[in-house]
Amino acid sequence: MLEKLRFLTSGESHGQALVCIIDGIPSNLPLSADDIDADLSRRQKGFGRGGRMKIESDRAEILSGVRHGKTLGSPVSLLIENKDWANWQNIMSSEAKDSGSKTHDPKARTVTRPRPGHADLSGALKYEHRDIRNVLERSSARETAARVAAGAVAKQFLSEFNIRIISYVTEIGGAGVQNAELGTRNTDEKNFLSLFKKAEASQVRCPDRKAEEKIVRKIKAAIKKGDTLGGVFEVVALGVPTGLCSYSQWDRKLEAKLAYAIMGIQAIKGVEIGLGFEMARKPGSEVMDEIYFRSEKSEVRDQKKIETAGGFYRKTNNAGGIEGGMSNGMPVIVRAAMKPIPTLKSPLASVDIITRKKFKAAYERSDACAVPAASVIGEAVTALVIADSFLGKFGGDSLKEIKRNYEGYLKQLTKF
Ligand code: EPS
Repeated sequence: MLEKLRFLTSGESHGQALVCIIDGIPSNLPLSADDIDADLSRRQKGFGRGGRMKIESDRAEILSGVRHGKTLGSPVSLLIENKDWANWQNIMSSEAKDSGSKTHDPKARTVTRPRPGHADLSGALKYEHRDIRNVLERSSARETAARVAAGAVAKQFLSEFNIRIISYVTEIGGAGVQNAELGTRNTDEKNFLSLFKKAEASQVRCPDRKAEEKIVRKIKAAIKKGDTLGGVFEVVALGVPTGLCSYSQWDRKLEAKLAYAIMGIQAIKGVEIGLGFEMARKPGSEVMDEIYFRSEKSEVRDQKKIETAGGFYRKTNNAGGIEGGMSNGMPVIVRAAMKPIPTLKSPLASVDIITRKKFKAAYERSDACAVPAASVIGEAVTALVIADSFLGKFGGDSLKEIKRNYEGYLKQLTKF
């Protein structure tokens, strides 16, 4: 799905560490572990997380691809330690059971009771595992820490071109911002940045104070009942130029790539672009973003003069910044629905894979709600898609070469 910027992650939830290799980052991009750690810490926040987040304080170690603070153009590899590993070394040991090694604990915490809604049962059947731990360790959302690290590198690249990726939560457990069209009503970057600032200060990443209060009450009630809650978040890419990706082939479309990346996040069950499903309920005359023209061909953004696409502009953004599979110069808006986490304290019917007997509840510890974290993960995968598409259009091996290509394109747009 990603063509120029590829990445892979590895690591189990209670294993030694998570590892990520990112290939395709150009040379001479300033990059430090601090740039990555800021996002790792944002992912760990949010009211409703369980005990695990008190154990972990994620930090990235750069293993390769960076020298004296700048990327080399070679693969960047990152390592994030699992602090909880100290408590799981025996259970998660890589040594064979019959090796006689003392590192293997015979009383390992075997899991035989699949949770409804989790990867547990299908994973056990598919991989022939009689211990579901072999499935849950990798299907766990712990892996998203590595994806957020990769996304932070992509964000660092995009920041060189004044492209910013932000996010906020609109709903949790059915409570939230009344108007689901929050993002599409905004065309101004300043409004988005203000929403983002409020979201960053909110314990559930919701930019609306009243909605935040309702959400917190909902999460508290869910915790009390031993239940979990899902929700909806919006990711917005600001400063994306017109013309990323293409209508020319189904798998070159920007909304297709974004939907793929967002659906790849654990527990995501739906994606919308711009007005999304709401568009299906309205006539064409109400949802198309009309086109206007002004003679000035540049605007000031972050105190820098930015060329606009030949002076063409729109007053609305129902399309969410994408028309015909291409970015159209407006903010790119992606909305995602996350299901409630399947690890519940309250009992649900299931069957033990060994005894074949019915049981209710298989509970260790869990988060009651991780929608605020998912919103940060949404930013990361959006950044990776936008960075990949940007590299696809402007190519180049060094940052300087890409900047030259980009500036040439912006001039071409002004002259159109
Ligand atoms: C997860 C279960 C919980 C979460 C975990 C994802 O972990 P544990 O089983 O250790 O309590 O906290 O999320 C993270 C560790 C993380 O970093 O986000 C699951 O089963 O998916």
